Amino acid sequence: MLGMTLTRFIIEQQRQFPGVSGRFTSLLEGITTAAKIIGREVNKAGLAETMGLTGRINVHGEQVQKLDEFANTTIIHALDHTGLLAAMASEEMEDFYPIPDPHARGPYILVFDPVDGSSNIDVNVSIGTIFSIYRPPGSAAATAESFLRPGREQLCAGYFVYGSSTMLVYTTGRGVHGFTLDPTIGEFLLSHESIRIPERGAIYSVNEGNAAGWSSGVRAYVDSRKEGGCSARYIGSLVSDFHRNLLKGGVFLYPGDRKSPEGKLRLLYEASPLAFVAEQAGGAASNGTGPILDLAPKTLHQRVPLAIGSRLDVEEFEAAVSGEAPGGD
Ligand code: P6P
Repeated sequence: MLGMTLTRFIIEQQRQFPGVSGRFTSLLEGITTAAKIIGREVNKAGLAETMGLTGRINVHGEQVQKLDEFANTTIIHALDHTGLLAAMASEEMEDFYPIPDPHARGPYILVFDPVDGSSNIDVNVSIGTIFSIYRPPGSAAATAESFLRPGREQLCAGYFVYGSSTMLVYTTGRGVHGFTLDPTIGEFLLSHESIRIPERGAIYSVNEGNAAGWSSGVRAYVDSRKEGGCSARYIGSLVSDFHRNLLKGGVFLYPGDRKSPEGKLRLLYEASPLAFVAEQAGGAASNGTGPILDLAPKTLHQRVPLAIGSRLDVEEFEAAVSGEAPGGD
């Protein structure tokens, strides 16, 4: 018996929630097609030409992995002809990408991190793709400002995690649902319906190698996790750390520090999409002073301090750092 496919699930959601337009469905299906192709390359990275570096440096001064470039191009080609998107923006592109043919444009915009955690590709650690869809006001062609929207305006957000299996976890504002790819039929099948994150977790995820630069509030909070008997779990791949904490409960932190007061992670295509998923699952996501979803980026690649996961764990983080300047003392 075939399980609940992603396509059937979306159709049934549309019946239940008339507001969800069918055009949306094609967008989500286009993204999953791209993810299947990316996942195939990830799973054979050791054998194919996909491993290693391109020799290019991206806009952030980071080395570009071959898979970063491959995934970025794959997503663009899977969606640029759908007639649904006005433009796209990605971690791998300095500026946004307007759909070239004005007749092939639509009302939505897509932002994505094509391969998050790409430095883990060569050591066989799970990585992911993060995506988010907006419908900016006005029908004119997209501009840079079209992308600088508060995360609350997202229509859909989610991620793929290429791990022991390939999973899609997404929300359209009506709960969080997980689908697992059955590679024998190439279909994403519903495996985690209505995911809820425990309101308190027993896991904390943070790179303690940065501790020397943390504020006293961040240090006190991390110490409180240890004194509380929490387990430290840190994969170094945001999607994987977030996914584990979403299912088991816990908190992921990438706070600012003296060197980088705004932390490392990007607001538009990393923190905001995961914050939408976290809140829809009953969790929370904060920059230390307030919800991530209330923040509108000032630039495409703006960084933001991030605490995300179980609601009570995030609230305690906000209390621990309240009154501190970003990046601490
Ligand atoms: P650090 C991967 O490079 C990434 O962007 C996220 O996936 C991950 O959570 C973070 O950086 C890890 O950063 O500084 O701890 O190696």
